[in-house]
Amino acid sequence: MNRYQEECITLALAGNPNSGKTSIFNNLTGAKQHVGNWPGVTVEKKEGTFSRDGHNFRVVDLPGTYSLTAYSMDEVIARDFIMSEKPDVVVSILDASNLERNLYLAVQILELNANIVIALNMIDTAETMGIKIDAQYLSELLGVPVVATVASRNNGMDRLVATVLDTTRGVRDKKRIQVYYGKETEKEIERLVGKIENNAELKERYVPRWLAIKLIENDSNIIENVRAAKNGNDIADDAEFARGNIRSTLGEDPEIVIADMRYGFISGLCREVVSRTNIDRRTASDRADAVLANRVLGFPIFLGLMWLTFQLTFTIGTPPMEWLGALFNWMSVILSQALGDTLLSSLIVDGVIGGVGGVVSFLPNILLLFLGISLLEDSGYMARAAFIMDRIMHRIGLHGKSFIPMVIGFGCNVPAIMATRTLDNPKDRLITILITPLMSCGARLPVYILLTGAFFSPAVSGHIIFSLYLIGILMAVIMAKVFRRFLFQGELTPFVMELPPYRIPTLKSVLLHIWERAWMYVKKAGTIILAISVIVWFLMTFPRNFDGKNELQVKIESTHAQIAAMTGNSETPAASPEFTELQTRLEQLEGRMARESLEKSFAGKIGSFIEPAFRPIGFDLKATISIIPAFLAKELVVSTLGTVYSIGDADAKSKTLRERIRKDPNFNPLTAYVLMLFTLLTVPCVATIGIIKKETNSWIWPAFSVAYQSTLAWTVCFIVYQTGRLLGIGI
Ligand code: BGO
Repeated sequence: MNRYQEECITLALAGNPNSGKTSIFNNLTGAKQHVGNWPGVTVEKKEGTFSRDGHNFRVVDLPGTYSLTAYSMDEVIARDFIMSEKPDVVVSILDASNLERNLYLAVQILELNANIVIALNMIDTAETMGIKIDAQYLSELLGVPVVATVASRNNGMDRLVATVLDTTRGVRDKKRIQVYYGKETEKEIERLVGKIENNAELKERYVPRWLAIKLIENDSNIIENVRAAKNGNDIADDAEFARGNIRSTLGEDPEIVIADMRYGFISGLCREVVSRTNIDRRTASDRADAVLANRVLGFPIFLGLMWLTFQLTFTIGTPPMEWLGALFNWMSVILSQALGDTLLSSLIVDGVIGGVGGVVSFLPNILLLFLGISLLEDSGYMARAAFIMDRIMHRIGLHGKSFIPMVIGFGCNVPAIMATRTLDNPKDRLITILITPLMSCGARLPVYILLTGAFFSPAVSGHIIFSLYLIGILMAVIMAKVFRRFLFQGELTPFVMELPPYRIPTLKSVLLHIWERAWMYVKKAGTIILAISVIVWFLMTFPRNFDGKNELQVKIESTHAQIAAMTGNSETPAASPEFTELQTRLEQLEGRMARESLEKSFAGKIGSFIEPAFRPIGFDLKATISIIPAFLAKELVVSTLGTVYSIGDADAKSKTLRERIRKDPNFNPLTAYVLMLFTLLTVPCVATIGIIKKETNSWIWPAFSVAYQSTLAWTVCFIVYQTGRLLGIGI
């Protein structure tokens, strides 16, 4: 390298053939050009120089290519030059009349982490074709400068050079966009990046993320170089393993998955910045999007699909849920008969089966819910949902992209909060993290199904459950607006929403998602729910009264004896008024007995202490006790209700929990709805609190979540309960 080369700014021109590269090269360098060959090959290399404002520039014209793969010599030359010679600036020339195809190369140059300025050339041709491009917005979305040019008329060259100079002088002030390749692929990329970063030689030579993507794309040239590096074989083998994982999960070659996601990203980008007066070539995906991502139809279609998902979860899931419930009841009856009226029997029947069995019965519903969510995600529809919601989300100071974690939150809030990582802006991300726990996750579903089943007819139960999901979204929207206004003020950073092509989800990926969730649910039931159920049983059973039989017990026993005598006596029919009266009396006595023993227990004492705070929202002692463990896991509301209603109810084993709750005079449709609402809005479960701490790296935000959600839950429930009472509902 001579002195001139050291002091001058090296500028590489990259672009598709016929994008106007030669024209720009000629405009900049004039006669100062020389033509040679690229080292070792017979591909022509053009170089030129020029000076502007006291700066010397060296311009290298890279071969015209459509991509940066290893398939052609031209592409390898172009990428090797950018990677190893590290030009000060790469000018990526795009033919504006064919933006979508031209961006494919530009996005790959971006991934090489080069300093890049985009020359949006041929805007004259684009305009005559009825294509308008918002260059400013394109620049904001990509996070790189964009200069509009008409190279054939030498227009825009001064601005181009000035922008190149600014880029060499200044730091990058905008956050670079990064293409998101989908959950499965990103997982593999992240793993490979970790390995590459531990390899000094490769880390020095390549941008780790770019290298990981190339390895997953099976780039022969890169694989050869990696294998030649010290300890590179391990990484190349690992990449092969990653490719296998992606292929078997998504049923597609990884290079196709990557190309599809890249095109999806570009397609979303073009939808944002290009407006056309004449639409010509349209793919099947485009045609589907004309309806599904339509500005007017999109939203009702989205609501309809969500409604269908929850409706199917409820209607198809109910019969198997009832079979499982009946199975646990049968087990309770058999075990109580075998073990008699002992403490062990109470522990197993009331504590374990009442608690864990109650939760496990809802497994069919949970599986259906995850089937629905997984189909929406894997088919590519979720990206459209985010797109449709973009305008609405902008009104609350968020992007449509924040909507994806929110929808994932319908399944489980923990992965949903992890999914906020795709949001670059820390403020947008924090707001999304804070509102995601308001999305009604799968763990709340058993509570809804139990209580709607007890108090609402099957015809309206689906609507009641759907209303809770909508209230979750509504509260999230309101809170996002509040947080944006009072806590995280600031401008929205624009970014692209990918629109990957629609796919038919593979059976394997859908089954894998469902299996993962089912296993987690059963594991949760067998560990945390089991442990807490036993603790709850203990707190409800002790301290025991060992002072011998009290008056109430004596009365119950004598009523039992009278009923037994009557059933033995064939002259008194079972349906006689005396018989019915005795039975009612027995039920009342047992109800009193259950209430008294619950009040005397540890749980009763804790519940009685906090009950006054919940009375204004309609909760009695049983409801109050049932919501205390909800912060550990929301299903615990069901298991605790199972234990509360099982203990002390002699007849409990032959009745379902639904029937027992329905008969409780303190419960009515209004209190049931308020209890569901409270379960929806109250503090996030411990797993969610843990992930908020991990993702925000602070205890402030989990503490804040707990504080604001408990206040919100109480306030909303108070309004609903008191309004309901005023309207005479449930009185
Ligand atoms: C011919 N606008 C318009 N309208 N045309 C442009 C622009 C622009 O902004 N920029 C370039 N062109 P190259 P690569 C031609 O040569 O620079 C034209 O491959 C012709 N040639 O003038 O060569 C440019 O280096 C006869 O057009 O691109 C050129 O990237 C009739 O786009 C072509 C009409 O530019 C390709 C045009 C004999």
